[in-house]
Amino acid sequence: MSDKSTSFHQTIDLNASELKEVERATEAFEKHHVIVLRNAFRDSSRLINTREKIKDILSSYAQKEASKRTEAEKNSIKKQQLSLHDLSAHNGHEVDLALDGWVNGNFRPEAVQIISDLLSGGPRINISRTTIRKKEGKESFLLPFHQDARSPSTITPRVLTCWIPMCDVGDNRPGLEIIPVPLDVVLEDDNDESGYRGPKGRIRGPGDDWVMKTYGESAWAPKLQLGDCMIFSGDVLHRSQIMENAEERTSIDVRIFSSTNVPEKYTNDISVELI
Ligand SMILES: O=C(O)CCC(=O)C(=O)O
Repeated sequence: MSDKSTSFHQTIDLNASELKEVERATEAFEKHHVIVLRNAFRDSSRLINTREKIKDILSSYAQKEASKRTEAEKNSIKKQQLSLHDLSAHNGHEVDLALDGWVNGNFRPEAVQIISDLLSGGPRINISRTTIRKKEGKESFLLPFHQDARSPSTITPRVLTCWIPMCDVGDNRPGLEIIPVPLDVVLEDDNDESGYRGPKGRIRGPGDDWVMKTYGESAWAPKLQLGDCMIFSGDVLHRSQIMENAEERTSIDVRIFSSTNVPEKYTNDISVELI
């Protein structure tokens, strides 16, 4: 089921360099709460700089003397992922570096316009909650199905996740599997002990078996190329694609909100204007 491309999926599979497809973006998004946006960047080769920066940032934590690492840093090394919010960092310098000019400032104007329309204007990237990730193959830390919204306050006002791979994904590198079905609510977490435990010991997500039983028919893990991205709202179920013989994958997930309708939780976070 994971890489089929039915007509249902084609409606949300859009190309930022095709005006006709750009015009369809809002309608497609409002129906499914997710779009795949191909060619979202003006110069996709610049994302390769981001890839190298992500690897540098993550390995710099691993190089730090073990006794001086905080619990959050140890977690970050284990999972090969970092968000400044998880680390309670006070400045966005490092993730900012990974974004600046290579990701932000590199979006096609059409992509910025689509995102702006979906948020009714004023798009800003929340740097604190933007996460960089490296998956090193089969043994990687894979996220089960979950919603990025952990409370109704990040469903309304709307927060978008823009998931950007720094390499082609789908053939031998795990992409993202999504359920393009608007839910508009935050689902209960699964009580099964086998689920992923978040930093506070909570199991995040309703359980993969339940999700596949309920929504498996719609599940889709699109193949993406460098320069493509996926944009979805906080209520959308998604997980790391499960893959045999996976190769290393690097990606960044950017959280975008509207400066005219800021979620309460975001008021003290570091953010930059989306350009
Ligand atoms: O990159 C992944 O595999 C998972 C990313 C994710 O779940 C997210 O962006 O919320």
